[in-house]
Amino acid sequence: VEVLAALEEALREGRLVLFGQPIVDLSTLEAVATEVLVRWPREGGFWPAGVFIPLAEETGLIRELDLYVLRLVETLPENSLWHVNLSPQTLRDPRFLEAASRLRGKGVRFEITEYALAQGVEEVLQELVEMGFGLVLDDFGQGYASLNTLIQHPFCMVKMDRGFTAGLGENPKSHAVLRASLSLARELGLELVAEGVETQAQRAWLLRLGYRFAQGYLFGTPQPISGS
Ligand code: G
Ligand code: G
Ligand code: NA
Repeated sequence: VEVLAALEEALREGRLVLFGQPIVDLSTLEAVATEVLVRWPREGGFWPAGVFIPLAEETGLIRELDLYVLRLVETLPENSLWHVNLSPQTLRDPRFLEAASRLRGKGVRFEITEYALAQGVEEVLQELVEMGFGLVLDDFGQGYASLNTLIQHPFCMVKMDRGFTAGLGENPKSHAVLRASLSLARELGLELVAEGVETQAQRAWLLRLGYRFAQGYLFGTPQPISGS
C-alpha cells in the first residue's frame, strides 16, 4: 500500500522517466526503432518496472501511468520510431484515444501482449490502425494467444518471446518454433522480432534462420532517453 501511494505521488509530481531500448537490424546492427520503457527513480537507482508495473495493473493505476508515458512520448523527437507499451486497462480507458490522437504522425507503434487481447479491445485496435499507428504483438508464444490472434487482429509486427531465443543452441524445439513462426509471419505479411538476444551465438543462429530484427542486451540495454 505504501508503494502504491508513493507511485501515485511520483506520477503526480512527474518523477517517472523514460528509458529506451533499441530494436535493431540483425545484419547491420542499426536501430530501426526504440522501445520506450518507464522507470521510477529512487535513491541510488530505480524501482524495477517488473515489480511496480504488475502492482499498477492490479490496482488500476496503470491507466494513469500509461497516460503519463503517452504525454512524455509527445515530447520525443520526430525522427525516430517509438514503440510504446500499453496495458489492457489503458486500451479500454475513455481518455486513451484522445491521448493517442496527440501522437498522430509521429511514428509510434503500440506494443500489446497476448493477455490484452482476451479483454475486448478489437474496436480500439481498429481505431488505432485507422489513425495510422502500427500494432505490435509482444511476448508472442508465452501467454495463451492462439494462432487465430494473428488473423483476427491488425498487427504489423510480432515479438517472439525471449524464451525461444534462450533455447537457441540448447533446445531443437526452440529452433523449430522460431523457424516455423518466421515462415508463418512471411505468409501473413508480418514482421518478426526476436527478443532477449544476449549472445553472439544467438545472433548468429537468428541470422541463419533468416531473422531480420531483434532486441536484447547484446545490442543495447535500456538507457535514459535524452530530452524526456
Ligand atoms: O523494462 P523492464 O524489463 O523492467 O519492464 C518490465 C515490464 O514492464 C515489461 O513487461 C514491459 O513491457 C513493462 N513496461 C515497461 N514500460 C511500460 C509502460 O510504459 N507501460 C506499460 N503498460 N508497461 C510497461
Ligand atoms: O515485455 P517486454 O518485452 O516489454 O519486456 C521488456 C523488458 O525486457 C525490459 O524490462 C528489458 O529490461 C527486458 N529485456 C530487454 N532485453 C533483454 C535481454 O536481452 N534479456 C533479458 N533477460 N531481458 C531483457
Ligand atoms: Na514490450
